[in-house]
Amino acid sequence: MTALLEAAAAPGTGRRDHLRRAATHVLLGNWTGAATVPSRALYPHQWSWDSAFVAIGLRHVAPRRAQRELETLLGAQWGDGRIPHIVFNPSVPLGAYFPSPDFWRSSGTDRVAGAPSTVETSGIVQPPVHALAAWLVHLADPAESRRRGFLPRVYPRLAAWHRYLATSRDLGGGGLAAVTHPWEPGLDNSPSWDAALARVEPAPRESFRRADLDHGSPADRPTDLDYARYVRLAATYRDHAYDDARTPHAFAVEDPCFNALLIASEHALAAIARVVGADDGAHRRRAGAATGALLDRLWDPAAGVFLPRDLVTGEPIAGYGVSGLIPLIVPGLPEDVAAALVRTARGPRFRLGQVHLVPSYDLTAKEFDGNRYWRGPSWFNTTWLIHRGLARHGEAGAARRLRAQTLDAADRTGFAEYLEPYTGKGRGIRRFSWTAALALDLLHASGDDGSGGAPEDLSGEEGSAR
Ligand code: 2M8
Repeated sequence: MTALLEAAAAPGTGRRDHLRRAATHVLLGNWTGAATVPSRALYPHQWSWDSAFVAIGLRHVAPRRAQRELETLLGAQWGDGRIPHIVFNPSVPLGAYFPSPDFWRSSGTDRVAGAPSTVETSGIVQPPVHALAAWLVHLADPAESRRRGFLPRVYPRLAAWHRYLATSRDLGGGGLAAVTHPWEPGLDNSPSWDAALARVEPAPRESFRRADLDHGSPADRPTDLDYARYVRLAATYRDHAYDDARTPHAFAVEDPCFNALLIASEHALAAIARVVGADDGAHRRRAGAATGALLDRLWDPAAGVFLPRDLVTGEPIAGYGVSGLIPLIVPGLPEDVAAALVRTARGPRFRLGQVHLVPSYDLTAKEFDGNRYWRGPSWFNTTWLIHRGLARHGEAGAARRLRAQTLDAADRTGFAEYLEPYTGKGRGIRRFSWTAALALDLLHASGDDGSGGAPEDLSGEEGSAR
């Protein structure tokens, strides 16, 4: 019996045992043999940041499978270092998800960016949670990790990934990575992208067929007009051979969440470098420099939140998105900034502790829509990140309450993709992988002490995380 099957069948009658078994069942059901799909129906391939979150949960019940999850993804890395946002499963019919491999055409031999020829992928990226995930996976079972040479194998790939982001994606020249498509920050149709996206000429409506509406309600999903613009941006990138320097980027944004995750992952890479005998100093310096750039370029002290920067206009994007709170996870964030972020989270725009989890967008804004995808609903991955941030900054009580609320919501909704923040009703699909995985992680997050295992994870001391 595999470790995961054993965990799914483990005895115990309490609510936690039930939740642990149910979450493990979701991950078992979504495992394809080499990786985990976010959802069998809506997302039947491997997604980049989903897999990192999945590995973070899987490590508690099946550490070897968690390693495999990340290594499958890293196996699809491009020659230029990018980790594609989707790795396609060849046994899934083309029509099951749009855009499919025949849209991205990654494996063409003339790709300057060096896409692999053995597997089909998308050409865009997602937030770099991977080094953080690899380090947490290692900490869950250092002996098994050492026995399999896990860190020495993943380190060069993770380092190449970060180099790609620090060089080819520093489109603003200020030391932060830019995203060039709303799918890249993972918060697809956030109101934060509305103005930048409005400049994009939509692709003709008859030029593509959405597959997502076969599984999700149109009221919960992005609109057709959003999709037409997503298609135009991706096709333009593809038609420039995914060459960041040559592509005329109509959408280029420095996103706080994406860069906060890059910084947290750079610290994790330093910890990994120490274990594998590589130079950790370079990673620490990069993490420090990127933290400075994040504060200089994206922090808005008057608003009390980090604001994305639109690189086409050169202006900050006003408004309160959950992305602007995520830098709470950054090690070494000045305490006054962290305190301001916590105040904003508790204030009327996010109402931490008074609504369900953390809404993805300002509850008071006219653009807020509690049902529509990333335009307001509360998501489990961003909530998990804020939980870590609260724990890191000494907000033990708030972290403990958020953890309890998140576990309850995962259980109650059958591991929903997201929630309506006021009613707490599950929205989107169910049996969603990262919801199950992050519930597993929270179940293991040091009992009820609220520490969430957060601050010490990056210290480089093996075994200190739990
Ligand atoms: C959603 O994005 C995909 C495109 O990548 C989609 O809408 O089809 C987002 O929630 C994204 O953050 C997530 O990684 C992906 C798979 O769960 O779904």
